[in-house]
Amino acid sequence: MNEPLRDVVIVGAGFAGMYAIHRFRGLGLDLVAVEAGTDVGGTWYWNRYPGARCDVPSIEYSFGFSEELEQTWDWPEVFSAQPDILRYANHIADKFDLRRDIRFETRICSVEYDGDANEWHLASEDGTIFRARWVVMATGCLSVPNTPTLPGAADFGGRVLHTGLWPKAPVALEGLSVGIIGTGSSGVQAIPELARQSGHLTVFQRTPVYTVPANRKAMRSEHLAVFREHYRDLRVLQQASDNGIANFNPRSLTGTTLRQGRILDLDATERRRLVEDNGLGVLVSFRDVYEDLDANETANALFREGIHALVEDPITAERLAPKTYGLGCKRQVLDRDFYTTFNRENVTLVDLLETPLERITDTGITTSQTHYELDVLIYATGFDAMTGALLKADIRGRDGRTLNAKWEDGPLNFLGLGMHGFPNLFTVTGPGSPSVLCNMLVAIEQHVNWIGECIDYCREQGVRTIEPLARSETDWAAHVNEVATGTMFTAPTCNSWYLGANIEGKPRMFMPYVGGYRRYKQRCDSVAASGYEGFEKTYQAA
Ligand code: N01
Repeated sequence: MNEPLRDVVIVGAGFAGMYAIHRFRGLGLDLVAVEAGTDVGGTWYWNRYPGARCDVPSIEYSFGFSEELEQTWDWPEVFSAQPDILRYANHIADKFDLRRDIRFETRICSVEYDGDANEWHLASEDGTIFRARWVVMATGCLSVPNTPTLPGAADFGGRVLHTGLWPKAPVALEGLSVGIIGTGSSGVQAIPELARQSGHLTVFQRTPVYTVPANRKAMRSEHLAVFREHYRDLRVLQQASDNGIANFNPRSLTGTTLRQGRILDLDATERRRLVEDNGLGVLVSFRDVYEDLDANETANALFREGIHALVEDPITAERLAPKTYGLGCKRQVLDRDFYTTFNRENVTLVDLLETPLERITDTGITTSQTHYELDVLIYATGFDAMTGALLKADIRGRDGRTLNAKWEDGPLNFLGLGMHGFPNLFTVTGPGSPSVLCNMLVAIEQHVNWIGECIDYCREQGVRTIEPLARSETDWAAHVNEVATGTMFTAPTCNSWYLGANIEGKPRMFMPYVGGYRRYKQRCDSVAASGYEGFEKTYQAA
């Protein structure tokens, strides 16, 4: 079944797709959005696991495009939990009547450019063909769950869950023996909750994690009132920041920077006292920890001591202490009671480096040492990040060239916004943009605004096709690589999903842009102001 030709098809109805609908409607574009889930929310729709919450303050992890939205939404906590963020997404969908342009339960399986007609054809799994002049891939950075291929996985007779595909219906775990594989952000958030809910929890850890306590404060009404009064100031500070976060302080009415001071300027006694007084979180606030290997190892060593202070059993504490990489290599994980959960009698930690997983059986997991009986097996094993959803969509550009072939050695694009050979197709928060290193909602608004203005420009100027020059892509890739070099993110000991290291066979390349949001936005703005320098355009026949 062929849908009518539209101006734009938007793929995805998470926050990026939702804002794109609203913004593009305002430009008078005829559009449709397609979404695999049954409702809006993206990440917050799929990641419903117990303990899921955001690591950016909610006042800041919110849209700035509508003052009315800002003034009428109440955040119950300073850092909100998944149900509240999903309620916010639903509120936006209701308020701006977004659902009338969204086809839910529609998964796109191919995205193909017809050069003669200058149309994109997007096929859904049910055989519908959506047709459009422009395509906006709002498919998210962490939207393709990774389930590693483990021997015997299909034999397991109990219930299997993935944190990134958690069911909508409540999952009853009371009295059950639950196993969880993975101790990244998802595992660390889920483990304390699962320990409270299940009979026994066995945590299968491969790489230990550095995690610091999350802010647990409820939103105070007087602070919310101050935020509401100063939203515009907060948005200005976000735009001037490196990560889209103002850290706006309702008492001083100023933004604060999270990284300050140098750990190497303190002596050993002062450092220990600081950790005793403030907790492990203080160790991630020093600037030199991210810039200097000695400072980094000084903080890492104190962190390991801190874990021993929190975990009663010294062998478990030693297993939980990271030793092979430093703070700042991976995205900082925030927790609520992670380390102390291992003091509970119903929790067992299995170190898969010491006793490797041999196979999954019909009743549980066998390691080189023993067999663990399980009723439920949970994968908290992350995502095929940043490129996964784009490569899965089977995108074919000019002359049938696939994105998979183009990105065989790693993602190549300009500004994380578009690819040479794929005219009129845009990516929201694509690799090569600040994306996951930025407050996602700020990054999304900036990208969607830029894309909307570009489409508007093309319509006004009679531009038939627009796409980055091949040279712009190689220059941009060199710059993205240059700014990442020398940071802890790309240290030789570092293996993270930012580098694609969590997916077998994925090319090792640091994917997000680490040069800072402000600098990045300036570049995007100057490209637009110059009439899209760095892009090649063809024009409609007169
Ligand atoms: O995924 P991860 P995640 N055998 O890739 C382990 C965002 N997020 O879903 O390190 C055994 O970080 C793997 O072990 P190892 C946030 O940006 C944010 O937790 O590969 N273990 C690791 O422990 C975050 O960074 C929040 O050795 C295996 C874990 O699985 C991103 O999502 C909350 C394995 C995967 O960790 C991803 O986090 C949640 C195997 N074969 C997520 N394969 C917020 O707080 C993998 N693992 C906002």
